[in-house]
Amino acid sequence: MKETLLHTAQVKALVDKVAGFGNAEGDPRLKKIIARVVTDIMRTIEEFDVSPTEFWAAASYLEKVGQSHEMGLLIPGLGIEHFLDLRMDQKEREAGLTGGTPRTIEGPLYIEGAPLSKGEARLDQDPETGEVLFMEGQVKDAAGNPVPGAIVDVWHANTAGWYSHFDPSQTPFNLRRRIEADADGKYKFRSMLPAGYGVPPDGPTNALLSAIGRHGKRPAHIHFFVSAPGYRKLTTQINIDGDEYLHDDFAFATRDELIPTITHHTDTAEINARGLNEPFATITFDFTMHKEAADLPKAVVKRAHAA
Ligand code: MBD
Ligand code: FE
Repeated sequence: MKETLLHTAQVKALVDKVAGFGNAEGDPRLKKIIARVVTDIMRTIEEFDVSPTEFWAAASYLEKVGQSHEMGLLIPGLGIEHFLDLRMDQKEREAGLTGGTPRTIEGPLYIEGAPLSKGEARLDQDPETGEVLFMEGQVKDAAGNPVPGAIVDVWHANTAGWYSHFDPSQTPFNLRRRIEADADGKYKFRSMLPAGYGVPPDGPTNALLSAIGRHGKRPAHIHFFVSAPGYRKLTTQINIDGDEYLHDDFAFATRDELIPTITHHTDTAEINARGLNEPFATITFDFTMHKEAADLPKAVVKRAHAA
């Protein structure tokens, strides 16, 4: 085996200084994390004999990811956001918490402050051609009791796969609403069935995915934050069954319990009864929340949002 630089006293001393181990200031945990990350980068350089030219290409790549505001795409694309979910699941399991609606990644396209209404909402404001969707359900606790007044914060893409705010052609907050569940924990909304999402084809995330033979597509999905005082915030999504990418999501967010039955209604009487003149879809989906407890890891994730 070739001699490794990484294990020499010289490089160990270098990493110690890099991480600030020699001084009494700063955050001790951060120092250890920096030392680990820097060592892991050095290890990768050594193991794969990464040339300086290759290394600077990687550095300029990351700079481009930031400049293009694609950190929020690269991280789920690399499976890290799903890994954070798996860790939270594991910690909950270890604390004895099981069952309930599974969490799945938030993704990068949430906007705070969507219009709030009681019991029900219509999400689509902009005229679109596609299939009307009626979705409803109940927010419950682990014992099956309703959680009255729970806030269902819902957001999804339009029939072309674009999200309002990030797509300036849409009315602000189109397809984004907060619905306060009624006294029975029930919510319902009318919207348009979303299309799947694809990362920008000319962006750095897609460049990396293409270079490793992957795509940047997500199956059609609808995002939710469900929250209520005394309960653990639930971050989740449902998938639209039948999508070709249902089990091939570049962001690894699909979970079996999050694929509700979707019913497509073609009966004329039913169509007329809804005041429509085209076939429409319905989904029923209940959310089961867990009570908050002091010994559990925080379910609320603070992260920067576009605004
Ligand atoms: C999305 O709509 C999304 O939900 C994720 C996770 C990544 C990119 C676009
Ligand atoms: Fe999304």
